[in-house]
Amino acid sequence: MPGAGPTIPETLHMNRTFPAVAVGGVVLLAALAGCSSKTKGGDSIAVTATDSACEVATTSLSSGSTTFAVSNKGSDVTEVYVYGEGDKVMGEVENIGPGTSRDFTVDLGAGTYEVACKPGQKGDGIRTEITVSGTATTEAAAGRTVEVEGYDYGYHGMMDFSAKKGETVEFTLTNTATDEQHEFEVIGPDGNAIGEIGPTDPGKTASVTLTFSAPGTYTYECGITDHADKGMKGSFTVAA
Ligand SMILES: [Cu+2]
Repeated sequence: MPGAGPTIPETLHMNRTFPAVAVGGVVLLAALAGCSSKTKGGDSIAVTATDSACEVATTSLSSGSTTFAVSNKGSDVTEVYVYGEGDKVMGEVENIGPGTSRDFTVDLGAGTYEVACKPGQKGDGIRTEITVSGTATTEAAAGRTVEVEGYDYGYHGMMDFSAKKGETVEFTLTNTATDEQHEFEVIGPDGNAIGEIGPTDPGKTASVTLTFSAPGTYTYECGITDHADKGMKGSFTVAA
């Protein structure tokens, strides 16, 4: 008869591997950019836009014509607005691709404004307050009001519109769409935007007062995604 079977002692070697904890040294490089800001008429103010920041080189300026020189150092297309009271659009530039720069010029009277960079061209933007000292601008009184309806995807009310050089017109945009925002942007004969009614929610009405200082063919469009291509655009003439 077999006796006690052989006992095979088992040695269990628990080999615990602890994950190596790499403690990386964090080096913070503080780059101090020397800013020499000289203020004179026809100032140009640098705006550096990234994916998460919107640096305005000078936040205190004097009234008059100011050019904002925007550099997009982010990874997404961006746009920059200057807003007055109640988010009234004073000026803007759109479609600034990563690594590129664009300028826009705004006439600002004394008061406080906000500069907003919008990475991805959406939302309220990253805002910086700027203060303008000097004389207040007296906005030209509109000689007439043109009511424009924006819908998915087109405008009513602009078909027969034309104006004369020097004329000031108030445009109101009523968005009758059910879920999409729409804009009404007016571009002068030189290809630069002269003003706009920014993103307006469905069911809402907003307005802008524009003075046509040059004669020629103007265009208007909705700057939201592909709305212009879908039909939200057109043109009109300003007579000399
Ligand atoms: Cu639209």
